[in-house]
Amino acid sequence: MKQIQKLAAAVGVALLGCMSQSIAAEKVTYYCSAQEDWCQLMASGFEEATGIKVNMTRKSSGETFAQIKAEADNPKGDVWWGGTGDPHLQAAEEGLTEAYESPMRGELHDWSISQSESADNKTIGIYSGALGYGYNEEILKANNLPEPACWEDLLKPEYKGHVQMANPNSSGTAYTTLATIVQLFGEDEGFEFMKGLHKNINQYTKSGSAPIKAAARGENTIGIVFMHDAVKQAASGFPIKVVAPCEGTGYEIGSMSLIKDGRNLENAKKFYDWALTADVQSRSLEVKAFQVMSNKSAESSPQAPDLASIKLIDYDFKKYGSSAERKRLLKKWDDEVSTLPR
Ligand code: S7P
Repeated sequence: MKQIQKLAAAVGVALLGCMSQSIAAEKVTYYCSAQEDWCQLMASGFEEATGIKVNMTRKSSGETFAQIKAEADNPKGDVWWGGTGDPHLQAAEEGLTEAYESPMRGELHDWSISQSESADNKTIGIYSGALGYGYNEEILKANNLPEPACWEDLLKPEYKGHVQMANPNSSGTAYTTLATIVQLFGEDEGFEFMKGLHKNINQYTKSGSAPIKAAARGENTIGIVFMHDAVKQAASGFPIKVVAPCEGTGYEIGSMSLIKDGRNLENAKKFYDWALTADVQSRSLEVKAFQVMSNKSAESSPQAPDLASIKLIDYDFKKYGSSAERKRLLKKWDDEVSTLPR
């Protein structure tokens, strides 16, 4: 009798072990660097579609990169979705992310695949969008300010205290701004531009879209952001005018990467494939995310900025997404721009 009891206990323990193993496996830890509402939609959508539990953390692109790097010896995340491509490329170069060729690749635009190939398939493009700025038309009028149309306009002394952008260390949007200005005007002139702009900045925020949200709420006048983030505020009923700067502008390839040695790699791959489907990418419109999505069959909105009509620079993702260049530019901005008096 005792032997039977012992055997039953052993079988019970083994069964419990198997069950807890399979329960533990049915989860994925997802780091998100897009807008909070879109991050939440992706998390709940994946849970509903697969039953796999999602643990989500939302942080800006530069912050997420820093977190993944800090956790490299003991990775806690499985998949990083969204955020500008440059820090995803840097993560690939620094060996923080895993190569993967999704079966969904055939459905994607060439720019998404090029992004992947330039990083030995350690990342992939999920959306694209142009940089620009937006302003609150009512505040502009109330302050008798002229309507800005170019990057150079933002240096005018009358805009002192009226311009906001994020800190390029934490924000992918702001790093894209810095890299765009350097590519547009050359390094020396570009840094002179950033110094001139600094005089008009009222605050460097942590998150890239914060400046246009503040403008929408009437707490700021001009926000340097991705144009789609400004369109989102206008589409939500706020008096925001969106500007594609006259000199031309840079753009992002928002990206997704699998984190190296993540604990739930198979579930992370399921998330990755699912996130590249047309149906999932079309859901971006539910949260007024007006980027161009990477699946060729994903729906787009007539409200979305038309990238074909915007003067885009030939943004050098390889160079500005490289570890050495990103570190160098950020240090130079920290040393030569952020410390200046305003
Ligand atoms: O989802 C909107 C968006 O602008 O957010 C991402 C952005 O990098 C996140 O904010 P940070 O600038 O603070 O990093 C962009 O990739 C995306 O287009």
